[in-house]
Amino acid sequence: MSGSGWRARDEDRLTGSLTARDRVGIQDFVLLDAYTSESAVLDNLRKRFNENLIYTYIGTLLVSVNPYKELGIYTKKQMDIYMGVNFFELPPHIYALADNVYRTMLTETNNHFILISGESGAGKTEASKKILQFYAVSCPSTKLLDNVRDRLLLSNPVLEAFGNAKTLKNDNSSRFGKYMDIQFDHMGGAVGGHILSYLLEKSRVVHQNHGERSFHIFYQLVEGGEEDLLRWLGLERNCQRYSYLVQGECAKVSSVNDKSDWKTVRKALSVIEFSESNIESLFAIIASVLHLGNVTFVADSQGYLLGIPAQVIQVGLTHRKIEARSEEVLSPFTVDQAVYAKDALAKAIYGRTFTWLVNELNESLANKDSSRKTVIGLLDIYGFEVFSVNSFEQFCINYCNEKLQQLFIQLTLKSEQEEYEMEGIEWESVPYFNNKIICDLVEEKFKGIISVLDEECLRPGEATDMTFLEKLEEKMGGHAHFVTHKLADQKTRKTLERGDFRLLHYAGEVTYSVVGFLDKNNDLLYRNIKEVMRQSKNAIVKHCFPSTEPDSKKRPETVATQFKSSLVGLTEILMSKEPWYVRCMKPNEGKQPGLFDDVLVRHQVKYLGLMEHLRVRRAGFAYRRRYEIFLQRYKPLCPDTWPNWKGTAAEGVECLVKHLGYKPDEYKMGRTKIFIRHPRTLFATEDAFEVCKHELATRIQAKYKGY
Ligand code: AOV
Ligand code: MG
Repeated sequence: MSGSGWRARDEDRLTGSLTARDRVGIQDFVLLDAYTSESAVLDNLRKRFNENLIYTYIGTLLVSVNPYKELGIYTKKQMDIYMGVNFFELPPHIYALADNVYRTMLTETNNHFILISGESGAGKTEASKKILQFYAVSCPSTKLLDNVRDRLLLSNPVLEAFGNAKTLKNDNSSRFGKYMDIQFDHMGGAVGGHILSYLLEKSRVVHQNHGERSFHIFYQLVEGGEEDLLRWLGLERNCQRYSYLVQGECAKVSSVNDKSDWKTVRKALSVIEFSESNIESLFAIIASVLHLGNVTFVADSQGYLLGIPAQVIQVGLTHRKIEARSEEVLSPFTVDQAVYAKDALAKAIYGRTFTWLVNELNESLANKDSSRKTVIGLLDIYGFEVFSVNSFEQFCINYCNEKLQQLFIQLTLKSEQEEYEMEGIEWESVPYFNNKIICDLVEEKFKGIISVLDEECLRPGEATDMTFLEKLEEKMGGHAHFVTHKLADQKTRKTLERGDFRLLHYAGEVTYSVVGFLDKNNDLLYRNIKEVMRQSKNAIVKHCFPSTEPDSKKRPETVATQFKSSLVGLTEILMSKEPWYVRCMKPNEGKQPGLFDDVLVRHQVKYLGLMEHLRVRRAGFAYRRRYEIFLQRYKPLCPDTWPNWKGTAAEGVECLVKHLGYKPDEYKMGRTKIFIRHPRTLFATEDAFEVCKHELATRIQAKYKGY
């Protein structure tokens, strides 16, 4: 097949006929004529959004705009359409991306990950679920594999029940970060999975801002729990009765059906094969947390749910064990201290139970067979968020988003350009904002905000949230991305309180209130309360408070430092895999369908680095393959390279592409790789390869027919 045989239909599909194109825009930004202008990009997004076309490509990167309504584009029929079809041959879709990743993994037998990013409410979690569902339907099916598939799918409602909550930004906001590996065997069957979770926002258990809720599971249990169960747990079917559930004054959410979600979760737990006794222990814990919230330090009788006599808990919550000389004495708490201890316990129990839950899910998803597997990782974390008051939790969440943006920059803008340079391909570099400066501001050793915070946490009794702020001012003064009331110029000062610091994040400014930073970073639980928990007869509680826990005399790592290390680990996991991206955007702040807020979307186009990505893509090459891999795959297409090529791989590739009729401006030969400018060139080659494979097979069949 020669170059002249290239199909015109690709071009038609990509650009659309003129009238259609005017109406629905272009499905790949790389093909946009006025590609450098932000307004052109915005126009294109708006046009498509108004036609309910929420997906657009930048090369292989998928941009998605949350429609806030059901579009009917996630049916089985749609999945079938996208299965095994070349990426650019159909309108952009999350299924096209999922399918492309899957097939690349199978042909190249290597590991991949899909980074899904965007601010809170932009559609990351929905996107990750759609991808998982696509694999569940499209992968090979056997009885054994179907079992794995069901578990993979059902891990979602369970994790969401315990780890998601209604916030002002999103009725189903992820309050933990989630990375999930889906493992495939060499036939492409999904054979197992593994979940890593990152820093759960457990403070939500004891406190919610106005208009927000605690984790879904509490409401599900109270609203949906069977009569018998509630009776056994000593619960009333009324969320208003529980102090931990009423702080946000919005126990009911119109878009959430707690009753039916309860049924789903209950069923999921059974399919995942949680034992009935574990399920009982689990709900006993959830109920205990609610009871704990109502404790007013008059004796309560609900201690039995935690498997501990009420009196023992009561002493634990109202006294502190102090060592005086060689003796241990119990010293009573003030009421404030007791309330603090109670909340700390509720958070600890919930947080540890969540970790236990993730471990159990992993146990159930584990693939026991040790044969070689390839994986597709799905990363769905909490998105960037700004509220009217932002605290330690937002600081951690937004820091995490900075890290992912940094990874994106490193993997796309930076490494892409470095690769051209390394491969000796002429290149005019595209400038971009590198947010490393903000990552450093937060995490740098000895100097960063986390270091300063940790230092203050080491001075109990002396340090306060305010001394932390003063230290920050001392160290960070003059930093372009850090400002406080004291450091600000007159105009900015008016917008800051004394107890605030403001970070100029890549995605915008966020003002953090320092109140609670030290406490939340320390996350201390009194030793005697831990000891009390160890006596528990509840299997999960017992497991969560092991007697082998490192002695409290040795300082545990602070929350921020633990989080920082876990993000380093995550980066390493991702860096060892081939990246794919979904960039999610929010069309408006009101969770409304059909409303496209230009200012809001333009802001996201800017900070997500879409323009820079587009420029690099547009000037660059859509595909690149190592010479060896390219030659190995396509050598049957040329008589000179088939069956064996005697020269170097690069020479073989050169010979091959000449034979295929590649025009000089369509490809470039680097030091180790061939670079192909346009996807259609590779499609044509891939099509020719399919034909050739078919012919070969027919010939072989014919040959053996005679025998
Ligand atoms: P997030 O994961 O990005 O926010 P979600 O994926 O939870 O956001 O999406 C928020 C809500 O938007 C969903 O509950 C749906 O109602 C709606 N939505 C999102 N994507 C789609 C879609 N493709 N089609 C229809 N509706 C959609 V956060 O976890 O808060 O960072 O922390
Ligand atoms: Mg989410």
